[in-house]
Amino acid sequence: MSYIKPKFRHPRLPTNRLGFTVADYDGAISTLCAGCGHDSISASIRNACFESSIPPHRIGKISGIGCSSKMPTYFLGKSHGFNSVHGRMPSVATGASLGNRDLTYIGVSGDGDTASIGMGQFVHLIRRNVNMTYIVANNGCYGLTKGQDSATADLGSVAKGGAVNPFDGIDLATLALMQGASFVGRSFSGDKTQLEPLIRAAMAHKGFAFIDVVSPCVTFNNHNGSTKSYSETREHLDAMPVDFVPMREEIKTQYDEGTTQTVTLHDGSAIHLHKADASYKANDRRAAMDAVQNAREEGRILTGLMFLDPDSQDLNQNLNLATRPLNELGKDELCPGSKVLVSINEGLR
Ligand SMILES: Cc1ncc(C[n+]2csc(CCOP(=O)(O)OP(=O)(O)O)c2C)c(N)n1
Ligand code: SF4
Repeated sequence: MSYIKPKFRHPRLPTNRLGFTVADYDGAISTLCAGCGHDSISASIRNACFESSIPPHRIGKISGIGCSSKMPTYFLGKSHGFNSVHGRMPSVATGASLGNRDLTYIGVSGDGDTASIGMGQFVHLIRRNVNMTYIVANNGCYGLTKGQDSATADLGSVAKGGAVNPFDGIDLATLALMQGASFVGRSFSGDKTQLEPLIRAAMAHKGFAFIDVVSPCVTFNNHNGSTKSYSETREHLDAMPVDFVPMREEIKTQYDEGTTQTVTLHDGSAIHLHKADASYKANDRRAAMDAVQNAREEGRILTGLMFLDPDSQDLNQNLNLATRPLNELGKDELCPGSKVLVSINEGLR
């Protein structure tokens, strides 16, 4: 059976801080089309979790429906997973995060799953600042249902059958910025040197971290005239290199001083943005919106970390909820007794 991954590994595979090899973060063999950008994103997520030494069993992977939402099967085979309903991943993620705040949550969605059927749920996930990393594998089409234009397809982009898209596309990074997301980034599936540190930073961030990843669909949207093909994306990419440095590790970089900006996260980890324009401040929401908009108007695809609020308060903090997961609380803590219930009821009269 060709879909079963061989278990044999090189005996000297490097290990991370926990003693795991990268193979411990693998999932099943992908059934996506060969060359699909989504597989590169899966590899970047796997590598990011390995590099950040997150125990696989402390990760929750959640998705909606689509080729993109199948991705969690292909990474982190030893983690918790929930492949939900089309566009409904946010409510499952919110519930999971409220029930167990100790897991690292990675949501994977598509541009169809997020920008159309799931739009209503998506904006509320941002508004509530649920502590998770939300990755959209953005190919500008509905890959799973044979390539119809999605709501992120750019104005004038030509579909495989020749139809020209007459509508302006929804820019999910701009939307996330406007809606108050506490971490917003954009990347390209083919740029793992940028995507991996961005995912590591997103997982270290406390609050909702959104990453829009251009991820070409080789079967339905990789032809001349498509604005989300590999060649178009590579040609218009304006990439800001990113380094993620975990707490207490020294940065080793070959970038000149003055072209680097550092953002420190709540746990002491740092993100280094290279090539950053001196006037650009990663904690300035308006500047981030301007930068994304300017790039759009000039036909560039700006990638990197657009915005981060290092002081963000996530949903659990904001609601002052129990600091331990529900499954660790005893009966007495979960049910304080009828006297307490009576006093609560009295207080509501
Ligand atoms: C309620 C519901 N409506 C419609 C569908 C059909 N459907 C399945 S996947 C999909 C869109 C997938 O597009 P996207 O999220 O961009 O993912 P991709 O396949 O491109 O990675 C649609 C419309 C469905 N499964 N459920
Ligand atoms: S149809 Fe497109 S999005 Fe789906 S697996 Fe194939 S290349 Fe990827």
